[in-house]
Amino acid sequence: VEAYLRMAGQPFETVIETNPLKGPRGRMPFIESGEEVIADSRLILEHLEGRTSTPLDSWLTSEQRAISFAFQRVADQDLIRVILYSRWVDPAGWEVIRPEFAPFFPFGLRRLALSAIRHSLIREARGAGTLELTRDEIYALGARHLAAISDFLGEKRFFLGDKPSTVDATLYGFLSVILETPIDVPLRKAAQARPNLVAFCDLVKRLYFKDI
Ligand SMILES: N[C@@H](CCC(=O)N[C@@H](CS)C(=O)NCC(=O)O)C(=O)O
Repeated sequence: VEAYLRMAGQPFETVIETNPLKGPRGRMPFIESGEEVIADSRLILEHLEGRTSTPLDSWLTSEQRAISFAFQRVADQDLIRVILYSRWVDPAGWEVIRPEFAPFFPFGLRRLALSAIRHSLIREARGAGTLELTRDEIYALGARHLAAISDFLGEKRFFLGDKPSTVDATLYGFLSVILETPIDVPLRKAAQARPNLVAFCDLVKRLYFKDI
């Protein structure tokens, strides 16, 4: 969402809210836009695209819009499963994630809160079928995602050409989380082995996130 706002040049203020239950769907992120409170990244991007006279996707053909939608949904529904597994389920990720998230919770509640989140994500992973696969199979699936994204990007600057569009904001969100979470897992190694994905994230950071 923040990558979108920066790429689209829409003014915004970031508020750090550590309790997802304050949002209308009980999940992060959510935005306040005028009188409205909107949750869910896809709905937020659609809302922001709809309210501006210069949408980021205005230059796309209907074929490009279809591709953009498909890539974003695949990442949002399937690649996310591998990312969540790598961070919260795989002990190699969990060891790093646990101390990073601890400061978000009051001291006495930390252990309980973090293990409750982990267990709810393990339950989700079971429900989504992720845990029917072995660890190797889960990471092989993640590598397939990254190969498809990397092959589609090829030598272009952005996913659909020379200019950014919403698919760049969405995929930057996923790719930067994979590349920049310092965990020693095969998903991150697979991303690091794709120079164009690394270059894409560097470009987005250089163009839109210079201040942080
Ligand atoms: N599809 C949603 C996913 C949102 C989501 O899962 N957010 C997580 C944090 S990244 C959350 O707030 N989880 C809190 C919970 O499930 O209690 C979106 O893209 O906005």
